[in-house]
Amino acid sequence: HLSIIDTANTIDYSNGEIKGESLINATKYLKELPNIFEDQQSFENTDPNKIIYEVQAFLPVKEGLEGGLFFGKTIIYPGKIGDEYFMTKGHFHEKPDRGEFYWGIQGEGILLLMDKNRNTWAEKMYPGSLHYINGHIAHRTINIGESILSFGACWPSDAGHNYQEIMDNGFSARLKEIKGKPQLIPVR
Ligand code: PAN
Ligand code: ZN
Repeated sequence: HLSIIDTANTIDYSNGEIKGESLINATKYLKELPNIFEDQQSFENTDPNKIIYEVQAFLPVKEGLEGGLFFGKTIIYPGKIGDEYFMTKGHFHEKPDRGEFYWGIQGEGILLLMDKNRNTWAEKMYPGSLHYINGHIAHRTINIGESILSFGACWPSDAGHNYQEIMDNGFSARLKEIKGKPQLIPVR
């Protein structure tokens, strides 16, 4: 007879946590993010082993396979380096025509987006917010709240990550806390 089986993976909608098989976990410490924050003095005065964000991903197929999908969850801890909030490195996809979905699960954030011509804009993230990131668009997430920001992501398994462009040139705007409020400031 035909059997009905349980899935190997589950998701907890309250915090986005994924359980089961084919999972990877990555912890990003401040010391691994040397080119992200502008305020070098605050960077050096903060514990290098401070955890800034954590990524969990369900990779059911091999990285690079065309036609597959990856499913992830990121949490960014609350905090600031100088007047900039904790944020992800940010990247373009290596295959620039590969898009991605993000959705807010917990907390309050900003999704910073930048096209190839370095035009930058931003979207608010909150529980229930849904974001379509076109291919060709660099993306970085920022926790502007006082609690954990967690969000889900789904992207093609052959998208790849190009971190170099952002490492070298950053985004064309920085999100800073000015008089207690997040504000986008153009770079130079
Ligand atoms: C996400 C990101 C994750 C961490 O899964 O990889 O939020 O951000 P960084 O990769 O910029 O450190 C995604 O956009 N995947 O494509
Ligand atoms: Zn991405």
